[in-house]
Amino acid sequence: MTEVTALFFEGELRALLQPGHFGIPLHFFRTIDSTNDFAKKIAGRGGPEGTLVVSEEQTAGRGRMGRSWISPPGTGIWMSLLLRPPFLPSQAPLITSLAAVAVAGSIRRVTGLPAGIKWPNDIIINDKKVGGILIELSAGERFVKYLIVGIGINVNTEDFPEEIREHATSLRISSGRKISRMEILISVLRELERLYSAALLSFDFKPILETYRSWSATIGRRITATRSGREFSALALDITPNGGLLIEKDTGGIEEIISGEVQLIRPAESVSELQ
Ligand code: BT5
Repeated sequence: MTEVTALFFEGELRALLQPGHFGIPLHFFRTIDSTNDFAKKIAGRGGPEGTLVVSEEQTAGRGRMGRSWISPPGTGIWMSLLLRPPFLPSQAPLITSLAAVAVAGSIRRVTGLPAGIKWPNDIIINDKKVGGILIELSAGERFVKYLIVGIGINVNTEDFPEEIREHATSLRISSGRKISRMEILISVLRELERLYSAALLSFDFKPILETYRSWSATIGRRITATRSGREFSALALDITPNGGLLIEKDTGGIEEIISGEVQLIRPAESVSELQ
């Protein structure tokens, strides 16, 4: 095993966490199917807000819409945080925006890399995916019962499987040096707590959305998206107060996309570079 695959030291992580703050209780695994699945079980048994699940490896890491998330041991951060916000289910996308700002901000601060956010949940560096966010929620009659914030970040990955090689990167590949997973993990956790507490206190997500906008890799870009099985192209205009994406369709009309996915159309310069 090379230095870059040195495993997390559970004791070191525990020593950095403080009672009364996000990260306690901590459930730490060498290997697990999915940290989000485990966090859901804990939530269903009444686990408290701030409960953190971290695993060195996931054997069935999940992305959105049934996709998988590649989570080998020793190189990345695979974590899930349990929250119980006093939200309507329709407000949950704001937590995706909050988590994206916490992750992109931590990468920027710790590594100096220009991490951007591809709406809604991708953390990217130079158009390659370095991290992803998977929010899952359980709702009662009106309000959210719990919400699981799943975060995956490729930190010291040196190579990726064929199927994602072209579109994925790690902090190590992008910076050319080894990055401390612990430093990124602790920063993400503290940023999540700081942003969440401030937003709930004032019930104001405007400052988070302002930062999200300034790091957005989607606004101002031409995109394609699919609705009712039909693909269309558009210009991405802005992030809405709900965390949605405001677009202007090529066929005319301004619309908000609340959830889903868009593809960025490469800028003309890079297309001609490829020719
Ligand atoms: C995401 O989904 O980006 C959300 C990923 C969330 C992962 C975390 S890890 C801890 C927690 N526990 C879990 O089980 N999950 C969460 P989505 O937007 O659907 O993107 C998935 C797509 O990203 C896949 O279809 C691949 O194309 C690509 N992909 C898979 N693994 C990747 C990786 N390690 N790095 C970059 N891209 C990857």
